Amino acid sequence: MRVGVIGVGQAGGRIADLLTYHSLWGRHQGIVPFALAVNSAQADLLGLKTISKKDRILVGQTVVKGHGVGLNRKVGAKVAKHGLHTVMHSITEKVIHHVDAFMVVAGLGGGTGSGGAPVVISKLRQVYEEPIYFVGIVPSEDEGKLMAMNAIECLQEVDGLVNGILLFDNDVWKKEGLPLETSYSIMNHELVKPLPLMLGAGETENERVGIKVIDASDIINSWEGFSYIGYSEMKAKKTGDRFLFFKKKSSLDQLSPAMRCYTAVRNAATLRLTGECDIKKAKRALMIIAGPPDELNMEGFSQAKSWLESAISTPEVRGGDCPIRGWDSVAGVVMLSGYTEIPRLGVTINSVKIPESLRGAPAGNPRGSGRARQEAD
Ligand SMILES: Nc1nc2c(ncn2[C@@H]2O[C@H](COP(=O)(O)OP(=O)(O)OP(=O)(O)O)[C@@H](O)[C@H]2O)c(=O)[nH]1
Ligand SMILES: [Mg+2]
Repeated sequence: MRVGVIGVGQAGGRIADLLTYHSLWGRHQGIVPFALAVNSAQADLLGLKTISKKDRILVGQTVVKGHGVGLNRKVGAKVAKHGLHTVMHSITEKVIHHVDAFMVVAGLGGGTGSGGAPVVISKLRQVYEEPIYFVGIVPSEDEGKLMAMNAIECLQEVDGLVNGILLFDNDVWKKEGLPLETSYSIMNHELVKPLPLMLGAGETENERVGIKVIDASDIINSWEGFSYIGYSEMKAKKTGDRFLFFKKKSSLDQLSPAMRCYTAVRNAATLRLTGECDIKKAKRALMIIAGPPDELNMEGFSQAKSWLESAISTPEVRGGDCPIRGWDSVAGVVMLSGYTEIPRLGVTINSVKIPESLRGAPAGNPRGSGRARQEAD
């Protein structure tokens, strides 16, 4: 599935940038035909590495002078509206390269992304028929009530406009004791790692095609409501290793290829998801097994699929495999989907309401300029 990616705000821009990097240099090239980064903070845009300079759009310069909106999502929405014409112009120029869907990415707790992403999404919805997916970064608990409120309000606004929302919970993945930049960088890799496999599994052109290929419609049919994605990778046995006989066998070496495929999927669905969720409440699931062709095993695939069918609340599991020649690992990717609640934020989709505990949280203080706040009010 080829997705046009729009990252809004700092977290959104960085994640869009990393996904674009994978699309340019990774195993699954071309999954992101275009990417834009939209921000009110100039420094954030300058810090990106892959998205080309002309595709980094600074919005609200007259309002916040390139300094961000200081967690004030009303100002975030306002600056996004100011810049919407430029954003849409860039998108229309690029959509000529066929895309199957749009993916908008933002940190839910900030101002620019949380306020701006719904503005961009609602315009995309008016103009295009392609599905729109939202990737939202849930602020960690210790980031406070204002960020939690921003997250809820953002979800309220995109509710009903997007086809599916993929959540990444910073609480689950934050790395204590590391500098923030390093911690974000690790988290962004964790989030982005499974996406090229999921999006690229059905896009193989020259390589061997899998036993069961998933395509854009499988992803579209699997991705609804709130979703989480998991990734698990393990080394495959190297048959070409002449010294294997002398080596001590690890427990992984002793697994049969079928068992390795099954374990990769099971681990992805239970151990390493992007947020805490109850697998029994998922209504749909998508699974992909990737690895060298001789490791991809029909029996393992079927076992993993049957297990997933019984683990979620319906039998609606779609799956495929993705042969990667010359790779020495087997990976499982699982997206659990169709959740209607985010228990940690206390929100329910379709009727996203502000929980009692968060009522009366303080309004955001723009760090850019006093003018911005007044203009928002
Ligand atoms: N996972 C992850 N979270 C991030 C990253 N950068 C910021 N965040 C989180 O995103 C939320 C804040 O959103 P930002 O994207 O920084 O804010 P913004 O959209 O730029 O808005 P303003 O800075 O208020 O103008 C907080 O929960 C941060 O912890 C990142 O690179 N990765
Ligand atoms: Mg910012």
